[in-house]
Amino acid sequence: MKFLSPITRFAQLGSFFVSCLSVVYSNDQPMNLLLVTVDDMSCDSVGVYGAKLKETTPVMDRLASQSLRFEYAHVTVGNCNPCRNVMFSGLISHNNKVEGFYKVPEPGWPHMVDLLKDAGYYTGIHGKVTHSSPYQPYAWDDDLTISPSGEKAHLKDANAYGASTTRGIAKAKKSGKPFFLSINISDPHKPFWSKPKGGGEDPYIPSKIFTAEEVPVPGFLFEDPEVRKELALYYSSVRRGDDCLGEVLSALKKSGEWENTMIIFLSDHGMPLPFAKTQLYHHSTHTPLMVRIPGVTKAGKVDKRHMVSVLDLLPTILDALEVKKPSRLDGRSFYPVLMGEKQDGRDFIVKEYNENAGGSRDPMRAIQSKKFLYLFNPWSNGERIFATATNGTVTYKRMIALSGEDEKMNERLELYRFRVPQEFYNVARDPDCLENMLNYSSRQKEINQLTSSLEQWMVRTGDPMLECFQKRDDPEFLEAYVRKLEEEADKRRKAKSKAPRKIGNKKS
Ligand SMILES: [Ca+2]
Repeated sequence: MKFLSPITRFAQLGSFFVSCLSVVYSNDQPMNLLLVTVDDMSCDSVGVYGAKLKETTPVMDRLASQSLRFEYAHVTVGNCNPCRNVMFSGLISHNNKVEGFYKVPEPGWPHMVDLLKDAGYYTGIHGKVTHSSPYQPYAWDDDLTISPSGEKAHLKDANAYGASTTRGIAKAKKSGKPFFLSINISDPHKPFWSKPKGGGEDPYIPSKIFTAEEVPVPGFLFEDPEVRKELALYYSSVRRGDDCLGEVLSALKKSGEWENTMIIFLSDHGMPLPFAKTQLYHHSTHTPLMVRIPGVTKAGKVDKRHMVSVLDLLPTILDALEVKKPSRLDGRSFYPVLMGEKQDGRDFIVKEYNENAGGSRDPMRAIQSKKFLYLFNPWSNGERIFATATNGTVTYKRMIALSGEDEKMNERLELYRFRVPQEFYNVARDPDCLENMLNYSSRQKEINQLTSSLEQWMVRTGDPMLECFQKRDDPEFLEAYVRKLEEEADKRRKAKSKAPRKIGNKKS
């Protein structure tokens, strides 16, 4: 800690007494917002969320002890660009129109950046710049990924995240504004630790490296030496992401704004391995959500009552910062929960997937309660192969290599590629979603409850897939519907490939 002169100490004590006297924790200054995401990290990779491997996330664990964290928080979609647009719009994908990895020049909704800039905030972003808005360039005050000398920060450099946080806060202070910083840590997104793009040594060394022998194998994957090696790189990358978060939080503390800043931390979806990323399974969308608002949230509290989703973040943030909410929102503020109140109607969350980074259209809808998960996959016709972001992984290649001799592996591979039109899992007992109970007579009541809630949601949000869902027992109707969507996606893909390539347009 820096030595403080007697005058500085006196000034600090003075401001301490002022803050004690005023009811508002922030000397009536507007509160800052620090929104930090990690990329492609499963919830159960985090220590406090039950990671089976020790010391994956010391910084996240410490932040959890200072925050309120949600046990039942989900994102609505298992890939990056759509997920981040849900987060910044408070609208589900079919309403914010960013259903895939393409630009929407006139989205028709205010972005968190617009709303907070109007309320007088400075807005800066580090990482995921192109994925965090419907079109580019978006009107962030600064892309902090680029240093004042014009150099682009390396995605895996923890120090760069701290430096841009410091710079963003300083810029806001200089302009006399509160700040909204969106800091998007790249890890554990691929390339994993030790496999840098272009080859060679990886100079960005995690503070702890895990071995293939010690890592846990998720229940939706399988025991194999090559899979273990890939998982060791994933978990080491989780730790490097944790190091990055450490630098961000340390920069916030050093700035003196710790007690006047709302911190939100989450992952944009699950790990970049088969059955997690690009899917709507439990581990695809379950996210570690931590919120710290000085004077509001109780440190170390764990909310196990309410189900919340990334859709709810925008209205919650606006309530916390006392900024007027837009009239059209699909999400609902959980600010009362942060203040310690109970909220009704938080028994399930809805998920929606449409398209991958390559423009392949495989629409899905899902609804999940604390206990059950129902999935609707109208693209699944027994022939069409699901296009995911995880086909390039070692784990997927091992699935193919082993499937020839291993009947069980072959079944998993078939499911991964072709799926089935509907699935139903008891996620409380089977979070890895291994036993599809759709046809179990003992489960029809729960299936009917969830499908009925999903249908009501689709009606309420104007989901164009409503009729398709209502006719889910008519394969011909589903196939005609999906073909029409594929044709539209093809047109978009062709138009995109003709457009001049922009630097920095990366995939999920
Ligand atoms: Ca991602």
